[in-house]
Amino acid sequence: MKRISLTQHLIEEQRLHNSIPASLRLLIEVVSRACKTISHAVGKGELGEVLGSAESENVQGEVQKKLDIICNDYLLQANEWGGHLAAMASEEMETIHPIPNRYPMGEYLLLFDPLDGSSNIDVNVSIGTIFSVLKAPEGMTTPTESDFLQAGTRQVAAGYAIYGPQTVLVLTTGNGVQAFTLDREMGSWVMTMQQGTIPEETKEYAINASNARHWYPPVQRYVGELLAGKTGPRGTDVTMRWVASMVADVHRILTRGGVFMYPADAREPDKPGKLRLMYEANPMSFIVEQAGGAATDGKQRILDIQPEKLHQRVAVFLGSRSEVERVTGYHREE
Ligand code: AHM
Ligand code: MG
Repeated sequence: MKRISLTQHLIEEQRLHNSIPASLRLLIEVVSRACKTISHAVGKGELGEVLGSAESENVQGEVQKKLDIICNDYLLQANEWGGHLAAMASEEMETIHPIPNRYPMGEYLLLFDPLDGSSNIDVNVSIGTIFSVLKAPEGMTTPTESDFLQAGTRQVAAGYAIYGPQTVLVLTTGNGVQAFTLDREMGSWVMTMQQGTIPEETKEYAINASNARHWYPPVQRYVGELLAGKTGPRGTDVTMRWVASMVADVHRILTRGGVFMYPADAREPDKPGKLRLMYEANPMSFIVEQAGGAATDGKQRILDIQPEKLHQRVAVFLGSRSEVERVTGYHREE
């Protein structure tokens, strides 16, 4: 097998599409290196004394795990000194993290969920890192939160690393989706998928069904029809998967199709779902669209949403195009 490294891919993409200037390449390489470090820490588990709760809460009021904080620090430290960034924002930090004055300021903004799927850390189930890259607005001198509030269509790169039986980095810079598997012996990322394509049709769906009684009617209807199987309106039997790590659920969908849903529900009408627009929904939607799938909040394309807050939440329906269109259509009929 001809091995194409992440670096070779990034350089060739720049030659082909002029889409990855040197500073963006550096950024992606630095993030991917931090993901190797995270993969190593995750893999050590109890032996590295990294499991369990940190006994602190993040800005969303969620209890942080030790690894949430460790991975956040890895990403901050790795990305501070290279001169490619102006500021960072993380699901685990209340406010943005400008690049310290002692380092040159670059033109990009980096957002990340350092360790997604926190509830799976201690039980040895796949988890991941999700990231999104924006350009700092023209003329920005001192970065502020409002500089980050750009629609998902403005992302110049997005990706995730999944820490599962294999560690895999999935990346888009706007020209399709590529995946790189970590060769643990060599310590290098090797391309293992040149173009991810989500099948348009699927018989697999993903949703936390324990919330069913709180769902709004369009989701009740959509899932109800799926559950009715062969004798129902869809005329076919389907199957359900829910890992409770968005990276793992999205990775499955990228590999063999499916639809992933984390809807808003009636429990807290003012809270549009659980997932965060800037750290989870936008980067994943960019990847899914680049792989031929679709992503909406039930009403509109996620990438078109103009963010109002850094930690904004959003309902998410993503994956195989025909299913996302159907469930979105049910919302529009309301
Ligand atoms: P986290 O970023 O705190 O880990 O939360 C996000 C995760 C997603 O990865 C996953 O899809 C979802 O939360 C699972 O939620 P639930 O526990 O309600 O099933
Ligand atoms: Mg998280």
